[in-house]
Amino acid sequence: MTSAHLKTIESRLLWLSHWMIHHANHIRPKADAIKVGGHQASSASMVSIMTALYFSALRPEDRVAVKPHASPVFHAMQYLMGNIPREKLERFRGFDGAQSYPSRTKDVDDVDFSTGSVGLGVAMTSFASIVQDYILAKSWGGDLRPGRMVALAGDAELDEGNVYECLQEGWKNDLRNTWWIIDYNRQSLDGVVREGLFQRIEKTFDAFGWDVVKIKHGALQRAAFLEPGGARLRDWIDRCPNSDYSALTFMGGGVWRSRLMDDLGDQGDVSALIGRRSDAQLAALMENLGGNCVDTMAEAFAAVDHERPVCFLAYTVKGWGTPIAGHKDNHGGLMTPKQMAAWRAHMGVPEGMEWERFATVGNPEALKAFLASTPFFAGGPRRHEDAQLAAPAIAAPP
Ligand SMILES: Cc1ncc(C[n+]2csc(CCOP(=O)(O)OP(=O)(O)O)c2C)c(N)n1
Ligand SMILES: [Mg+2]
Repeated sequence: MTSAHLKTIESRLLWLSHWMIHHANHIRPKADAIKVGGHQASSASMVSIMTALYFSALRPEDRVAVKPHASPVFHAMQYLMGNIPREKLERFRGFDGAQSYPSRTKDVDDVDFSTGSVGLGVAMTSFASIVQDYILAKSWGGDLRPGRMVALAGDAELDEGNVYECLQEGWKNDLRNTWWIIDYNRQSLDGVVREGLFQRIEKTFDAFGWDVVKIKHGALQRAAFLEPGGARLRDWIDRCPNSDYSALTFMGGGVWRSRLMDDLGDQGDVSALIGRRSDAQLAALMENLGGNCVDTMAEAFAAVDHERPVCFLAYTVKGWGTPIAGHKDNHGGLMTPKQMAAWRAHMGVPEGMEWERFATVGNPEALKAFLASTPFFAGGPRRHEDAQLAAPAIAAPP
């Protein structure tokens, strides 16, 4: 049952995050023709990871730095939970609206770390964990329940130098209770991540005492690999260059079929494996990387039973589940109004119901009960507050 709820939440967050950006750019009246912006493809890439993390793994004492460009997913999630009013989302990226990047000071929906400058949120989690250990070591810190400090990071965030400084600092201070979850879509702002780079990055994590958990294939793919001919499909996927995988994803099921048949067609098991699937099923299979499979992500999180720092390398598709999946210019690219209209129909959202939190949900009461029971949200806002100290007025200079 949890698995079905996670799929429903994932679909709601995908829709609401994309609608929020679309509304800001194409529907909200504006004074000029300047694009408002927002990152649909970066959000789609992260949506399954965030669904599994928040709704199956996190506890209230955990703290999360969200990849800046996944801010719409974060706000969509808080909206689904009833923690931010619709007006804030209608003003996304505008005055007094939900912020472009999660902000502790300007957002109202329980942001843990402000992010925006890529790499900074990532590093902050490890320093926060070290500070937490300092507090725990103090006589006055004993009743603190230690939380995990979690970074949801883009793969290109690992280009930032401060990430490597803090890996060293963490090693010096016996870093623990820290998770970095890398959204490994192999696309950056304007290019494809260089082949082979991550084998080196894995070694770097290993050298500093981190566990690396690679999550490459989703449940659909793993099931297909068990069919006759499946081992050859797996081998093909594992060898496919990053740029080809993105381009084929963008082109869709028909093009996947001709390329796979060209490379693997054997008039035997592999051809039959491919032939059993419609174009749409084939595309869904090829896009079912581990980081876009909520069940696979939930299992990966649940399997960690220790405090050592963990780097999850979750393979994803940038723009997953949308018409701009894998497109080489999808970083700042937006779905056009025409694409959005077709995608709305595909997602089953009735016209006029775009902001409805529970639109498309078969059994809203069951979902609401599940949301209300989610440990991370169950106790309300998790931020520590304290009274402000009164400060004496400073005398005006003579
Ligand atoms: C310090 C800093 N350098 C550069 C940028 C510009 N920038 C914005 S997003 C981005 C990379 C995006 O790629 P990735 O982290 O892989 O995220 P994705 O959108 O693929 O999920 C860069 C370099 C920035 N925001 N901050
Ligand atoms: Mg990326």
